[in-house]
Amino acid sequence: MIDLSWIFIVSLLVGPVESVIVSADEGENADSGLDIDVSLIETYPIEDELFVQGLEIDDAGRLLLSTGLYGDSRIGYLDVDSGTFEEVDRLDSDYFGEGVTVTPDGVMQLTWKEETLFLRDNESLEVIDTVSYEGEGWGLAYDADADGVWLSDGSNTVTLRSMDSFEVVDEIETEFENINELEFVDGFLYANIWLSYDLIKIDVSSGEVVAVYDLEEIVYSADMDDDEIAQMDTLNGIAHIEDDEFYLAGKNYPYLYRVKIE
Ligand SMILES: [Ca+2]
Repeated sequence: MIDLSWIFIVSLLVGPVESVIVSADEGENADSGLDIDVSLIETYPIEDELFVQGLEIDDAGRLLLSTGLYGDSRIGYLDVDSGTFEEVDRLDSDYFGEGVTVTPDGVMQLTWKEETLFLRDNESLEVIDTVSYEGEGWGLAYDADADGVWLSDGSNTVTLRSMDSFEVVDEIETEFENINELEFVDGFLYANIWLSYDLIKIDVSSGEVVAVYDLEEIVYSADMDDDEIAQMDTLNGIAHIEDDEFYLAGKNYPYLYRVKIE
């Protein structure tokens, strides 16, 4: 006879399994009790190979995009309909570009290990100032409520930086390592998790991760051949469009995704 008593003991120790992880098309957020869901609206082919590190829609409605890699770090705009990238500027080859965000002071562009932030004119993207900071730079998102900028550095913690000094004025520690590209919308910070298809949603007021979305099914629902799949690096890049709609991108992904996150 099979002894099932260990299962009973384990279930006593662990308790009922409660998870906030949901699939792309079903699930319930155990924390909030709200149904959460990601649905694909449209895919847009990207003609250029873009190692996406930052994605945000600016005040003029343009899709601002920054790329990484030494010698290939660029900033410009992605034309969603044509799938082409309008490069406006390129970093010197000893800088590895990272996240971008639009602020009232200008567009901020991070670098990975160079401890340098480029502040750019919101219209021309011309560099108007540089700011030094300590540590790595991964993702950036302007928080209008706090009038500060959230920064990720690949750890499990995001820090809020003051607009004046870029010093740390607040931080949120999560259970998720490798926090990458960011997007701030209505009191919530959305964050890609490097080397995964997870997107987390952080309630900035409580510091809690209130949802985790698994986007793998969305990514592979696009019509891709083996060569295109082989060129893909990690999912990275989220930009709020309006209401509950967002663009999602990835490093060297052949498509941009328009999704609804509820
Ligand atoms: Ca973003």
